[in-house]
Amino acid sequence: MRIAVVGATGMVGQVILEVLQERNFPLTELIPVASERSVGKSIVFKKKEHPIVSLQTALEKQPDIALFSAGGDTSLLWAPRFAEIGTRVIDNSSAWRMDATKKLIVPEINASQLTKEDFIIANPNCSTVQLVMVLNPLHQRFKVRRVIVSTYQSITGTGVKAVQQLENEMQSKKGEMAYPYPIHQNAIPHCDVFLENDYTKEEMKLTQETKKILHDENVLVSATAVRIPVVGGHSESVNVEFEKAVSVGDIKAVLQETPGVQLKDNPDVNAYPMPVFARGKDEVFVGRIRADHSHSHAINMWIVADNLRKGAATNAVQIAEYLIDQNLV
Ligand code: 2RA
Repeated sequence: MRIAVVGATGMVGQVILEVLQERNFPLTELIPVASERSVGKSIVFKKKEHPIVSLQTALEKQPDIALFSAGGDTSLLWAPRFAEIGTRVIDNSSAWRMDATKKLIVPEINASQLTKEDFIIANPNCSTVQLVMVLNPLHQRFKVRRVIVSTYQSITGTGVKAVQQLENEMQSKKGEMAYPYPIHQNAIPHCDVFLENDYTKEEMKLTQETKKILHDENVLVSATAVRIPVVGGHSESVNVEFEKAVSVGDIKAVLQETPGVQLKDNPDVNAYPMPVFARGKDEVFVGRIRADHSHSHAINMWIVADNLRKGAATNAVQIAEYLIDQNLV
């Protein structure tokens, strides 16, 4: 299996390489791809040096699968070119997610939708992945009506520049700004760009992608996405209103049985999910589950996951594993 990793030197690209190595992914050839300025350098994978190549060179190598994490513009231009030669593209950008002809996949939820006809497969936004991993089993069982979610997003979601900005600010050093304001000791309610409706693109991704993945346009989602100075993962405060009243016990029983979701919920011993514990793990952690005293059909919960792993790299690699397991590549 020839695997291209497009954006191999970026934050998600590097985690994709880690995850491929950790999961002993069945690849015969690794093709690391990055921008022209990195071509000629190399990355180490399984203790071996692998030269970084350009997109054109990678195309000529005809990979079986290409894991893209190189931004929407690159995906829009190059994903069709790889698809044309028969490569299965799994794209981490937002370029194809809401395209009606493309599938938006979280393997534990809807991988069964995939067929041999799918050559460009969209990986959801990181904050969407952890939300739907919890919502889906509850929606299947108790029918979700409305979701109000506030996110507390890691600066790693923005990339290296943001991590550097925080480091500089903590050392009172000047440097390039990834955000319009200081991120150290701050919370910025502005992830991605503002839209006509005064939501941000990040917030509308949560709404639109959740509906598509749950395959239910009637699920109402309203989000507020906030950037905070942490690196371990995204946290989300979620209020879910169901068709009818649902007990906390029933919610916990369903989530206990959900692959990829881990309950961490015992206030008596201060057990609840936090980014410092989620970092480097693939599970979606849920806690602080409690009845909403202001609404008989609603439940509050707190969801945390490593946005670079299950939120991006691991989810993409799991899709690639599924394609191989199901002989779709
Ligand atoms: C963010 N979810 O956190 C977006 C893109 N990774 O900025």
